[in-house]
Amino acid sequence: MNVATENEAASNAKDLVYGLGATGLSVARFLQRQGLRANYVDSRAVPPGMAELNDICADAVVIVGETPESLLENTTRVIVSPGIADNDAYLKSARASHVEVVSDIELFTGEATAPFIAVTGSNGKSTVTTLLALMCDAAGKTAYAGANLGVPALDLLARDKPDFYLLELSSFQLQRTINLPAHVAVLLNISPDHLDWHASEDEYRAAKYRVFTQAQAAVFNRADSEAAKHVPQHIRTTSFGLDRPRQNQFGLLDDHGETFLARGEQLLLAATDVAMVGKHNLANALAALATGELMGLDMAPMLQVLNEFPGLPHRMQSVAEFYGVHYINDSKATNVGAAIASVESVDGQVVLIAGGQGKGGDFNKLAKSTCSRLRSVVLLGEDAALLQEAFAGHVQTSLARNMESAVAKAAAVAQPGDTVLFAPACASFDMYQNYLARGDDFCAKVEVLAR
Ligand code: UMA
Ligand code: ADP
Repeated sequence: MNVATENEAASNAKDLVYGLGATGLSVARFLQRQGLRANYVDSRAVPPGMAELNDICADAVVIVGETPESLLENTTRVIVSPGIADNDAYLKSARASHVEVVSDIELFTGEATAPFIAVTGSNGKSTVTTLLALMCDAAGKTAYAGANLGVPALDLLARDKPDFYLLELSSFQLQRTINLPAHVAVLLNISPDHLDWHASEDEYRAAKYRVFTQAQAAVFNRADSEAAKHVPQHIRTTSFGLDRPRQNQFGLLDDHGETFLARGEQLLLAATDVAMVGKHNLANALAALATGELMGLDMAPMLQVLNEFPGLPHRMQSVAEFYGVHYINDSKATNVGAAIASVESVDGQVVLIAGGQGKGGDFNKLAKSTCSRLRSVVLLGEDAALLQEAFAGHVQTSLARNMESAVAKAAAVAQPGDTVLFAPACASFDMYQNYLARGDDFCAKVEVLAR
């Protein structure tokens, strides 16, 4: 592999792969399978994927650091990683030069020969995508899940053709994908997120609505009347919500004092028999049922999955209980909407640990929506001071310099019957590699305290 100057860039390459993280490497593998050459660039001096790219394509040409504009002369298409924001100077130059800028998902949809399900939303995407994978398995269908969740989308194409692809799609991926003929498109919910990447909240919402544009069928949330307007009229649709469902809709129905997941008037499963914790997960369960129905899956195996699947790690994950205090890891609550849902799904008083990179989230909303449930808030990370400002006057706050101190401070104020909830409302990248490492650290510090 060459770390090259612009003059040494592969002269016959028409594709430029921008970003050498998980996505860039999957694009490299895909292009290699297609026998296509590309130039590779990354703005970081030492991109994470350098060594692996060498294994994929030993003679790949890589340019790191500042990307020379003249490289665009040799480029017809930039395949860009999702983490690179649209206001990136190089992307602006590419567009100004009429060079196509696309996501890896655009490549995926151009090549996939099996139907794909596109799942998006601000929160619940991974949970619903995973539920669908388990439901397919239980119903005897082959399905590969990936994209924003786990395996990058293009890597799914290297395997035998399945019955379905299940794609979790972020707003970043959707914004740069034009060809998106989803077999079923699912929009779970929208609450503000990624306002450090998107130019505005409107742009963020518009990116999410793109999921519907070419879909053959759609699942939408009845509670979001704005989103419902974007569902095409001429296709098969099903809605879900936490209210009483009308005919052919999915929702919650009370019967003799007990709440059930229901399809119209038909009772499907008692809410208490859903293994996942929290009301937001009932919404996710209903969305998965609505999607599975449009995919042609049988109801019985889908309900079995809901009865057994306890949820993914780092989402409302029970860690320990000692001195009467329950400790829950919800490290994946990376935005304000998710953290509000987390607090609402816990009974009793909560000691909340939050903080990290706020991504422009509205912490005042977080404070106002949750303060009546909170005994105290412990804050850490880059935006701890912003959070403290928002919570001040509503609830007692304290600052922690690291996770060990945060857990100790939370444990010190928690009373028997309380929950210490780690739902940061922020991204993790200021202190950790990702939300998984952050959640693991929370669990480790709780376990030390529990000994
Ligand atoms: N970066 C640079 N210079 C570059 C390339 C990247 O500084 O030249 C930075 C980005 O700005 C970002 C970081 O590197 O801060 C990682 O970005 P990336 O696009 O290289 O990330 P990948 O490793 O390709 O991972 C991406 C998704 N990451 C993002 O969208 C930020 C992963 O989702 C996804 O699993 C993976 O592709 C495979 O499809 C993660 C994520 O955080 C889980 N997603 C966001 C979320 O869920 O909220 C959208
Ligand atoms: P995503 O993949 O969209 O980030 P996950 O399924 O990983 O979603 O869940 C992330 C977090 O979002 C959870 O830990 C929980 O705090 C919150 N969450 C999950 N589902 C919902 C929902 N339907 N509504 C609101 N918040 C949710």
